[in-house]
Amino acid sequence: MKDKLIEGLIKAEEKRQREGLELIPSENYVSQDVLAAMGSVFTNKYSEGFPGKRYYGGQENTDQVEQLAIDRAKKLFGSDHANVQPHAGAPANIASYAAWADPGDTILGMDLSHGGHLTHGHPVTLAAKIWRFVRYGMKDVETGEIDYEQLREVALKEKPKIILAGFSAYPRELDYAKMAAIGKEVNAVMMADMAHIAGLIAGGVLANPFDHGFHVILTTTHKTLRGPRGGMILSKGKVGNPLKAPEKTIENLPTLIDRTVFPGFQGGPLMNMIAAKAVAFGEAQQPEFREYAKQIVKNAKKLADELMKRGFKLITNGTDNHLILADVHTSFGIDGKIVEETLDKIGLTLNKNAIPDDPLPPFRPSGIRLGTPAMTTRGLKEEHMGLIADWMLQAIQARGDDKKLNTLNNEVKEFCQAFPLPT
Ligand code: DSN
Repeated sequence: MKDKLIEGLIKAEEKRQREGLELIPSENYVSQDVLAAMGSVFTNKYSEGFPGKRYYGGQENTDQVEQLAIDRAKKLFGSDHANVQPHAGAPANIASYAAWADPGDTILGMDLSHGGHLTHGHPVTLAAKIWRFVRYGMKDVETGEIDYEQLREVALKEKPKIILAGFSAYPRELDYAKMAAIGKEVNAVMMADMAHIAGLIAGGVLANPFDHGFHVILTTTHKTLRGPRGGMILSKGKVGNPLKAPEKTIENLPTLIDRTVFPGFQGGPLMNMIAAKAVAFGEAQQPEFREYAKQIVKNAKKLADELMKRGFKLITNGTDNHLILADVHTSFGIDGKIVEETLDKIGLTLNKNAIPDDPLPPFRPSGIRLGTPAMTTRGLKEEHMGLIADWMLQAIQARGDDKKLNTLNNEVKEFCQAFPLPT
């Protein structure tokens, strides 16, 4: 590389990733093939439109690559349609809402402090200025059970156009069929934001909302799905010509979504990222990926047990998926920011996180959030989870003691040598 400054930073980041353990549940390590597609000459091409229906010439290769990504995504998730163009998760959310809900319409989503996400209508977002968001939450934070009765009451009262399932900090499974039955009563479109668990659904470990009456799945492609950073919208219905406005019916959602992504919302698709999505979806179709998805959950359950044994209070007392939310304020009398910073010093990366109805402020919340997708890619198994829990506890106990933290960091580095990044 001619730009030595950037080259140096890339090398430093490679070293950081290699020498530490990534515990942020929304991160992962992609394969060299995914990286190669991202860094390919497809980045040079403008391809507004859709395969076979573009606004520029020279599309003989982009059309094939996008069609492959679409076909593989449909097969992975059992959808009738896939739009693989959203640049990221937030644009996928906005485009999905806008395809069905008019400005001012109501959307029912999960309470943000109970595990929902900023893009589900946090007051600081543009989405909250366009649509009116109402909420459901957990009935019992000890078990994580959703309050489906409250969800139904709010739905009957507020008549939302969309009911949104999904989360970024919720460790349990949802009852999609129960939610879809409520949606049917109020004629709402059912959308599942599966960004965190898409890889677990593709790998057959968690339920697929399409099997339980949902109309749309929106997701990112870079978390458990282990693809490039990006978004995607999958839907059930009739696939029409995106160049012609269809009647606004649930059946026509695939075409309504296509037209909202382009020309409604985004410009040129990122064809290098779409090529990389196609590669990742191809990888996710392999039997090894099913094993990978299973191992993520096995590791998370084991890590949850090991943490609880060491006195960590976990929200919902465990996990059914890839992520764990721990209340370190109750467990150790410190906030999540202190734990995040302390663990950074020993090479374990995770993030501070609010817990349900958190008494502490967002920048110093009571919790930490961690997960197993990235470490499972490196080959860690259940037998390694006790060690990680040990390091976490020891670091928390030794916070402020840089000498001890340095010793722990050396142990983490040495351990990591046995688990290389994907080649
Ligand atoms: N930033 C992602 C996460 O960590 O959950 C979602 O926005």
